[in-house]
Amino acid sequence: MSLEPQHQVHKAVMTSGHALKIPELKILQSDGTPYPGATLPDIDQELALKIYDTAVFTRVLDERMLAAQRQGRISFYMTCIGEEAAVVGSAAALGQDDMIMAQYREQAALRYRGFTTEQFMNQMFSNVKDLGKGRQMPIHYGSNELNYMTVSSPLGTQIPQAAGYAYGQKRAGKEAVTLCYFGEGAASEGDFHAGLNMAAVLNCPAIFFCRNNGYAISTPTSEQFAGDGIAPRGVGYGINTIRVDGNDMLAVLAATQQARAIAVAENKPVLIEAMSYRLGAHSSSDDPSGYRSREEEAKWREHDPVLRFKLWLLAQGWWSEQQDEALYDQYRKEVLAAVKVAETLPKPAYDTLVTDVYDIVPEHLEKQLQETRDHMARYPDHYPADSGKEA
Ligand SMILES: Cc1ncc(C[n+]2csc(CCOP(=O)(O)OP(=O)(O)O)c2C)c(N)n1
Repeated sequence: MSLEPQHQVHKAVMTSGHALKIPELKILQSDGTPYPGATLPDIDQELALKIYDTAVFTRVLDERMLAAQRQGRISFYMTCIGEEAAVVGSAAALGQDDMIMAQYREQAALRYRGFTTEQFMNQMFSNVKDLGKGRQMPIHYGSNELNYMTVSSPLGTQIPQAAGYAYGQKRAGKEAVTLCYFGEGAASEGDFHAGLNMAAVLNCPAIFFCRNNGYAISTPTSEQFAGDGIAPRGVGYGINTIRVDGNDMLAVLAATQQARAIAVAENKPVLIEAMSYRLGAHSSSDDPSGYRSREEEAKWREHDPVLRFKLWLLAQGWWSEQQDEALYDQYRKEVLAAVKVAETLPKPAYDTLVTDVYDIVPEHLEKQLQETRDHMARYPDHYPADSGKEA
């Protein structure tokens, strides 16, 4: 399309009114039936049930661990409630060799990869079996074995890292991608822009997956940006972009399968914006009643992503209400039993505080560790009896 040169400034100004709203891929309606004419993604019964199993586990984990936080058993928690389709649907489109770089609300992707209930608990209770040796806040998971980069609290750091990691995968000739999760709030960080531009210019096989859940803690999207969400920013950087209904498991799966195919075949990044809603509080330290209405929450509850997918499974004849009840029951028992074991295990040894960071522990850290040991010896009552001892 060629445009006539404009000779009047007011005609040359591009206003937001000129921009088309980017459409949203949808496959399942809220009652679980596909929209007429919708093309389903590549999915069979086994995959569908693994996806559902992961979503149910995550619901149960979130419910139980938020309660555990309220009881003072763990210090902090964040739920994924309302966003299970965005997270599980995307993780299910990946291969085990693909790298996942999460923000913090994506425990369902880690579970999909095979993180065990016991491993979740060991991390949250910072016990001796925690893969991170108790050096992170609860929910900051990481697993080398499962290609899941350790979560870090500062927002957006994983975005340029994902571009770089994907660049490395390409250079190594691996047919693998890096999927990077972040919220629409984190997309306000400079790292978002640096990461996307780098991936676009260097042709990195990265999938940037934005969970647009409406809020960055108490800041609604209307106070975060004035444009049409995050998707147009991908177009701005020359990146293939898909906007998808983030409460629609099949649409998210389809979008991410497509994104992965593009990333691997063309060595190009893809941006996905999943439109969803955070049904729970931001974290165990937040109370959403101060910044949003119950009516708004109730409206979104009608679009429950787990229920929508379940209705589709029932209609396929792949699932029953009896199986459903049994699965929730099984996971409630499993999570409670794992809590009881994990909370009784001792804490990691203090010496591990300074290991794994440097090849050789520097003198100043050795000194600080010795001071800690001396303090423990002088004031044993200040430390729990089992602290600092390997099991
Ligand atoms: C650099 C930085 N600034 C601020 C914070 C505090 N903070 C933690 S989470 C959060 C909101 C993030 O919102 P979003 O990216 O939309 O993700 P969501 O929590 O909604 O899933 C903020 C501001 C932080 N962790 N790091």
